[in-house]
Amino acid sequence: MDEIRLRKRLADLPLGGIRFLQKTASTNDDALAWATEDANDLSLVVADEQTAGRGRLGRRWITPPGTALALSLILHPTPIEGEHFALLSGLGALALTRLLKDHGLAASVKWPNDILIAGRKVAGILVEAVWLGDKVESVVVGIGVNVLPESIPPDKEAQFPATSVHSEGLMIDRIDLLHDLLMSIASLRPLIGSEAFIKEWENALAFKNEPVKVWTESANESLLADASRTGILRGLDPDGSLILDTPMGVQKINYGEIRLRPVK
Ligand code: BT5
Repeated sequence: MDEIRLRKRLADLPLGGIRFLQKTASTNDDALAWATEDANDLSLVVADEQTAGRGRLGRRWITPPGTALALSLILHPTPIEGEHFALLSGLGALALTRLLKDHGLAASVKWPNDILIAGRKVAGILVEAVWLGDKVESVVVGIGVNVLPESIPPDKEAQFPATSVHSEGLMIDRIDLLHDLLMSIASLRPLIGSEAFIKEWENALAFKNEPVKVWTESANESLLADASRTGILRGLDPDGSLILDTPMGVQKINYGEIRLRPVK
């Protein structure tokens, strides 16, 4: 990725700063470190390649060189953002989904943090926080997007079918996609906490009004089978939790260690 072109292309955005790395372990780790120093709101870390990209619960996120987007945005959260991280995961997911839909792709959000095109995972989001005592000082929103087909991990590395933006027919340049994604995030962020934000996010949900099963996951990858619930995915609570209509009544599923699958 050409750093000079990148900086020029992003110059019209309200970013707090940019750190570009040709190769790094994880942009979220870099952003978490920067956040403990002097990072402004909306500071961006972007890398061409990640050697130890992370998903949730210590899972791996694969970012081969020259093929994908790996970025982390540092936010100084507003009170509502700091209280409900789900809303920031929603911000990233909705911004990307909105953008892909504007280009005619059938993008949707597999709650809580995956973006799908025609049922295949094209991007994932990892939200992490820097705490100061019991206060959230900064939040890092990490986003990985498969752009070229070469970014799609081998089947054995992916728990869910994967795809890339180019494989789905949108031949957008990576730096242009990054620019448009950041623009989309900046324009959606002021809507966080509003009914309009939740409604648009709900409308973007995959499997809406369909039966799904959700599990609580533990850090060692095993699923807590007794904690699985099946129900109809109805929508979202104002705090970004999932509303599931189960035989035992309507349940609110908190954002967190959750895995969701459609019921075949
Ligand atoms: C996620 O976790 O989907 C969050 C991924 C966040 C990645 C970004 S990249 C920039 C920033 N820096 C980081 O270090 N991370 C963030 P999760 O829902 O836990 O999904 C992880 C699972 O997705 C893995 O266990 C694989 O099965 C699968 N996977 C890994 N790489 C993939 C890829 N490139 N495309 C599709 N699926 C992938």
